[in-house]
Amino acid sequence: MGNMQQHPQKPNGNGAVEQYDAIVIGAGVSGLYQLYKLREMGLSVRAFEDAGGVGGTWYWNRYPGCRFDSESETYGYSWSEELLQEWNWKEHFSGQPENERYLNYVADKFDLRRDIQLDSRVSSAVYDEKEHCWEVQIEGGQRARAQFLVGAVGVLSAKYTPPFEGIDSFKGQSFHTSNWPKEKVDFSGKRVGCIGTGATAIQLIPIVAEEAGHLTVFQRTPNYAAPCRNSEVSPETQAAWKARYPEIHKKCRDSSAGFEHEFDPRSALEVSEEERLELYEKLWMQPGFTKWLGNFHDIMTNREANETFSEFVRNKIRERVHDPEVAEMLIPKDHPFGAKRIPLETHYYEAYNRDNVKLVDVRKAPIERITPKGVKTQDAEYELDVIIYATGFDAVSGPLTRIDIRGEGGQTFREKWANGPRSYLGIQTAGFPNFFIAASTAFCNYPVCAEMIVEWIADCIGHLREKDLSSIAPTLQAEQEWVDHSNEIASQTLLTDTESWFMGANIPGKARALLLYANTVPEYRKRCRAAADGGYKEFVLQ
Ligand code: NA7
Repeated sequence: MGNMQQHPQKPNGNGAVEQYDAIVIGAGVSGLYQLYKLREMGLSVRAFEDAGGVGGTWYWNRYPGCRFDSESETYGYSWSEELLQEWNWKEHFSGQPENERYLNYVADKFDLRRDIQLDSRVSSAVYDEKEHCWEVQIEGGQRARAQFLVGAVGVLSAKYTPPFEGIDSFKGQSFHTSNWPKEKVDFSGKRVGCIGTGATAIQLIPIVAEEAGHLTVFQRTPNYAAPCRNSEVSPETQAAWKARYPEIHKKCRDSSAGFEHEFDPRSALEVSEEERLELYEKLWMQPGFTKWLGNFHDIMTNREANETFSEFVRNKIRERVHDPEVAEMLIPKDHPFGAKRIPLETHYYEAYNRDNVKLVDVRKAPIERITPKGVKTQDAEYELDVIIYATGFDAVSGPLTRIDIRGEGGQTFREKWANGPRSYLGIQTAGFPNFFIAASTAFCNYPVCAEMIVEWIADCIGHLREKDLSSIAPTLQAEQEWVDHSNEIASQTLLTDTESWFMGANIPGKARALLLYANTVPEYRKRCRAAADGGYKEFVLQ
């Protein structure tokens, strides 16, 4: 990777407290853009990044098969026409190495590195009420202060490993998918175990199955995976994207979930079965999330409508998996299609037709412990050379609650969010002035809402500076209204009665609350814009 500029060195921690106008935590998709925006406005900014490089999700998740589930042309930043014209996506659903290269290219092109300190994990952030500023502590002792603090820490960045007994006793190699080594892991001839069958595992399993001597998949809950249908981007398509980027981005911003797909306004129940199946077959053949977000609108809100498509997908699984018993194990029966994140797959179900792949049901016989030799379930011990933990993340709130953030009166962010997210617009939380969350918590193609939020934060900071104000935080009332409104929107969907990371249900002991804002992208943008255009009336300005 061509590091044209140098990153600042991490000091030894005994120096003076550094002073900036703004501190950004994280140098992933949101953090890089936030740094760029604030610097363009003339602020002195320092970004602190835990990783040894930029890219966030696309730095950490190096596991084989990791790629966008969004169409590449909708995932790249929309804010620089020059960048859009310069960058060529190689695949329709671009893979991790390319995505990491892209974000490094952005860091170089916009000269961002000189303000990003790597290998620097923020351990705490404390608000100084007298000075209206934040003091941030980096692991190792370094301290820095700034009026504005932006948490661009991502929504799926706090990795979760189940606290299996004996986990450290395993004599082989083990990896969490989101902390994957930079060097290629050699699976050849090895007995590999994969714990988990979420979106991550579903990308990884077919590739590891081909390389490994033997692969055992430990599945607790099957998912509805749909074909990704990835392919290379032809020069003609590349040119066509470049000619119509403004149109592509407008379409994404105006769509329900930030993609070029849009729900069919008809109900699944108002058409004949023949018409219904015709649409389902058509969607199935198309790439990406069309099967989810281009489907009849009520598959996300009406159980009966949903069941028609859920059953369609179940039949697709039955067709693809040769052993009927294995097929039944892979078929979700406890939740409707789309109520959990739909994983996109390439030859996932076919992996189970291989002689070297075994599917183990750990709902029936749960994992009891990890032993020096492998995985011990209630009814068997599986000897392994490698264990892959594809066990997900403490989503949305996790990356923030893992930092010791203290606001007015010493209140902690961790306690404030103990029963679920409490924010206004997902961006600010009462009692934590000048602290902004620059992560998209909408039900949305990530960069589409993230860009909007980053711009909202930049405008808000611009407003404060222009009016010579020292701080901003939402009122408790505005926050409560937002929480109520978010819950009301969520209650109209099928998301809330399904156990998923959307609901915090994947983490034992975590409060059940929908972690994402389930309204459409245009509605979300409208509300964000109204708050700013209305003169920040829902906020306390000092
Ligand atoms: P997910 O979707 O949270 O999947 C984690 C998987 O790990 C899932 O199959 C879990 O089963 C399984 N898991 C977790 N704990 C255990 C225990 N104790 N025993 C057995 N199995 C377990 O994470 P991913 O990384 O795949 O995807 C996260 C998001 O990243 C994805 O939605 C995309 O947006 C990108 P469970 O379903 O809980 O029964």
